[in-house]
Amino acid sequence: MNNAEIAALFWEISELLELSGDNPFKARAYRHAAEKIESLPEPLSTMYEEGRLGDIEGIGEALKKKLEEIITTGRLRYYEDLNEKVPRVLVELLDIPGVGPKTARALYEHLHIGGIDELEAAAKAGRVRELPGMGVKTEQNILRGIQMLRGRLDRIPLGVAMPIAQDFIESIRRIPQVLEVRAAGSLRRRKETIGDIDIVAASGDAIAVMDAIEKLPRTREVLSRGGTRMVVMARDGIKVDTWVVGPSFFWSALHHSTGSKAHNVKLRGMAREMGLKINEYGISREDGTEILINREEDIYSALGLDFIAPELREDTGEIEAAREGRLPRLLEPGDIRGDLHMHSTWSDGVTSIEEMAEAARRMGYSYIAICDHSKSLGVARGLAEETLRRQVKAIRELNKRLTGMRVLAGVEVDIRRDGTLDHPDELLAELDIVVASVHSGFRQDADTMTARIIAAMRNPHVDIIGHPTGRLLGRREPYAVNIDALIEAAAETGTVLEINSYPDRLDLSDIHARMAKERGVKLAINTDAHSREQLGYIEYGVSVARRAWLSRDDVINAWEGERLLKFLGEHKH
Ligand code: DGT
Ligand code: CA
Ligand code: CA
Ligand code: ZN
Repeated sequence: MNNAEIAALFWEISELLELSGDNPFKARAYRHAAEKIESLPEPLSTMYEEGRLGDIEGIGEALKKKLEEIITTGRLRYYEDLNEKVPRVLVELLDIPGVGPKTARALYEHLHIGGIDELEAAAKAGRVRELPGMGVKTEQNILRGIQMLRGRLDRIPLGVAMPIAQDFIESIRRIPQVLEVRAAGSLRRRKETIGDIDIVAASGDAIAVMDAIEKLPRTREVLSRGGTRMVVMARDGIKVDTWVVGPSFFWSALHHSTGSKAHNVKLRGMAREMGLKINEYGISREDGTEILINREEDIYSALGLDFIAPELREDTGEIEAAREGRLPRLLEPGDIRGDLHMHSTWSDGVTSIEEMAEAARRMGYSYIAICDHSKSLGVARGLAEETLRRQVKAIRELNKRLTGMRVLAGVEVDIRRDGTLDHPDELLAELDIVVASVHSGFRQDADTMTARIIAAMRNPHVDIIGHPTGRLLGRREPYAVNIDALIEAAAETGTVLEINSYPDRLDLSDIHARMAKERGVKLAINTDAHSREQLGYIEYGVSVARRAWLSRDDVINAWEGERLLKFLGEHKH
């Protein structure tokens, strides 16, 4: 076995250990060792012969023995026993995107399924949502994961593709012959859905790199392989399109394969008019001399343009703006100061308010707003009026104990079918912030739905409209609503529109958020987190904002706490 094969074997062992519920440190030790082995510049067999196996960081005595057994006998008893012990179907379930070892075990133990088809049937019959710790969302995610695995989804939500892509890119980075590697294509542009994952790597030895990619545990099969380009089907059912180019072509290749196609076509046209030729290998003048490209910025400056961030490269005015020096200073992830829509254990969240505050502080935030559901939303354990009053008190008490973090008392109040709100005005008046959202009656016609949301905007206590169009990517269309009229009413009433960062939502979309900005409407990028981990979803909301050309000034939770509070006190016209 060569290094890549041994690494793959260790990956498999770490997975089997996780699935068998064994000591998690053991699984981690194997994973860590696998990563080390993937990045070794010389064959393990040589190191063994020279007695240097012990030199590898992270390989202790036990693992060293295992390596010796593999190298001398070509097999590993420990692996064979483990493999026998863990049911095949568990391993199979892990292939479903979004299903980790814990979920796989729970599904197997409770549903007694023999394979993915049976799981699909169980999920369709609504049997997954009834299992402990799962719900309708988990069930739907599993169904979508199965569709993706079976190649039945042609586009994959960014939030699903991103972690898979990152794992792939990290694996490629560990290949010793790789000098540089980056995401390209729609993933780098952070489009809301992804057709395939594009990756560009720089190396002087494309053959070695492609051989290593073929052996990666994340690779299911090779679909095509040429001199500089290789397409593989990942284990999760998503295509990964990798370009391996010489280091001097890296930036040109990255730029080319970042796209979008429309952006590239326009640049190429511009270049031609300037007597330049631009392609994936670089930029050349009419006399054939090359312009030196050391960074992506060099490509734009050769064309007399300001640098254009990947998120803007859609040919929707960014090239003209770059030429005239009027591109916005785009919002950066580090600009976010707080998160204004999250849930807690008081309704359907799994993290307490205090733990949310602590997690937010670790992210560098200075404020958060707790916006649990209101009473009509029974499925999400919405709060009755009295409970909400108690929660407000608890938050005021908590704030006395916190330093450098302010928790705003808020609510995600239901907008009822007739446009009235699910809590009385005098209660809303006691809160620091009010998010109002639609969670029912999705089938109303456009006029009714539009009037319903606008009625909520006209309530002077409503600060933000949550997930304004109600879409669920790949699952539910936006409700019929006149988005122009909503934006108009938001501008007129001083209501903020949310960019909900939940990977299934991304609502408002980039296009609508850009329309809102152009009409002077402010936006709030919120996660709608139901657990502390989900606070990390903010990155997807920031991507939407960047694609919408937003700057710090357009986003109220990119403001200092004082400015935000002042705004909340006086923004409703
Ligand atoms: P996707 O995969 O559908 O989400 O969207 P993209 O933008 O990732 O498209 P993809 O994967 O077909 O191609 C990646 C990039 O490669 C694309 O954004 C620009 C570049 N590219 C591909 N085909 C062409 C082409 O025919 N002409 C030009 N100029 N660029 C191309
Ligand atoms: Ca792509
Ligand atoms: Ca592609
Ligand atoms: Zn909601």
